Amino acid sequence: MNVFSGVALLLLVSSMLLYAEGSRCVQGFHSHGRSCYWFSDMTGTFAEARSVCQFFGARLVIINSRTEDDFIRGYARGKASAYFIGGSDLAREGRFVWEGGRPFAGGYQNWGSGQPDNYKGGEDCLVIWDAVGYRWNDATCSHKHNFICEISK
Ligand SMILES: [Ca+2]
Ligand SMILES: [Ca+2]
Repeated sequence: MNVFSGVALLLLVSSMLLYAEGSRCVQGFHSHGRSCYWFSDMTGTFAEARSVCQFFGARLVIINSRTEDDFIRGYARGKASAYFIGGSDLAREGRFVWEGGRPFAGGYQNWGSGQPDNYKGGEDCLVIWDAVGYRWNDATCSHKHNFICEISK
């Protein structure tokens, strides 16, 4: 993280202190349904992304529905090529769970064509990816990507 990212972080944290109850989101966050979303302009590993979201009192986004997914993809399109979201199969290969542990199985899913492929045996962290229309792809956790934080209103 360079000094400009650091300053941006400080400004964001300052604005978090001005967070108002109700439907509005703090500056830089985008409102949809009952959540506010921050699409990072910085990149980090999955672990770094998770830490930054937690620092804001948020978490990496969990996508529960088609409407939420459409909102996320609509906003991301044309911006960064990939964003980490809050899913992984780090605990057990091939068993994807959301942050907090809820399994994908039985819930809303929107994998990109051919995904997840655990490419070269080393892809455990979820991104939305422009190459598959910002649908879901398992990616390498240690690579740096933009990311999306979600906080409940
Ligand atoms: Ca995997
Ligand atoms: Ca993949």
